Amino acid sequence: MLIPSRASGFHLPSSEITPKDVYEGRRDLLRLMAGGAAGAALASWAGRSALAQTLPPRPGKQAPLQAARSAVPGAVSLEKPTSYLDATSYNNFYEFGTDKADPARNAHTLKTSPWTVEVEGLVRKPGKYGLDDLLKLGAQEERIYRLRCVEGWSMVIPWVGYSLAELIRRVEPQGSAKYVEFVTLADKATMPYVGSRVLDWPYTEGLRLDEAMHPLTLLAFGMYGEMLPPQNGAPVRLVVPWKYGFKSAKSIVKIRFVEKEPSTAWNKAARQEYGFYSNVNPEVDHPRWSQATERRIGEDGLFAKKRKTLMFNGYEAQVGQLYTGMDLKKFY
Ligand SMILES: Nc1nc2c(c(=O)[nH]1)N[C@H]1C(S)=C(S)[C@@H](COP(=O)(O)O)O[C@H]1N2
Ligand SMILES: [Mo]
Repeated sequence: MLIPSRASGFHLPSSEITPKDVYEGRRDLLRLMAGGAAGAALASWAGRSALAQTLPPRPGKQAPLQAARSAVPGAVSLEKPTSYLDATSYNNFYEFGTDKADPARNAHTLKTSPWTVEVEGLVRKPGKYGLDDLLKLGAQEERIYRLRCVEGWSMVIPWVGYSLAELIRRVEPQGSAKYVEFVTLADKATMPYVGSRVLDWPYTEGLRLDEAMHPLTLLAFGMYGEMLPPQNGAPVRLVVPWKYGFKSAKSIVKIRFVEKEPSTAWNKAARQEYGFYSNVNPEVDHPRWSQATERRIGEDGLFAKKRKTLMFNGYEAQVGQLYTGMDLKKFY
């Protein structure tokens, strides 16, 4: 049921708003107006819906799916998924700009076909996979994961893909392989910010081999039942739901098995702020802000209501044992 809100004239579903929200929302609104920021907040909100009018067409069906829903423990969150519009218009993909709206505006230039992913380093069966062959290496299924960004916001997204472990088993890592490095596309011709000094390109990431082998670590090809749109890392990306979002590398071109902990784009940019592990941990603050709470995208704006951040982003039961005995303040 829709009820009119007398204060604003907006229509809000009654199921999603409580008197307390209304009260707190109005108080926030008054505070913002007193500070002169309401105009700016409303303008950026309007900007987002205006952006929706200009977005390229959605990419279309991701097929075939082996399972509509995953049987991997913890892989299907019961939380309400973030809207498709929010998940595809509020992104971090620095190759296309540093503003959250830049990837949706700019990433249509990304050329995802042909696409090759090279598997190299300490494996018995290295090789180059075209996207179609890569798609067939594992049983694709839907997983609903929370993804939390180190900046303090989160989303709930239905991804499509298979466990990276399926690929890893096929290429047979050698005994000396202890880490996996992910290298992503850095193409100046199609990615306007590659070459800028914000990061050292290509964007790279890494996982310990056992983290990479954990069944929750997803090699994703789609979201919301469709192929990944460019701004979310088409045609293939990683999703590591218990780590800060930046570990989930987009538009991967190389998967390399190595002996030593690889350095990553964010470690190189600011070692004090972004460690190799980057597990979501409400008890370890970022040097410049707390990590104890988060804002769920779609629940933001003037009715902002923060959530408590959960240890390992809520995946502690599944992944906690990977870190027993480790000092998580030292290995942040
Ligand atoms: N290649 C590449 N991958 C990337 C990034 C990036 O800038 N470049 N940003 C990371 C960050 S900081 C986050 S929070 C997530 C955002 O994923 P989403 O836009 O699909 O929500 O992508 C990660 N993967
Ligand atoms: Mo992020």
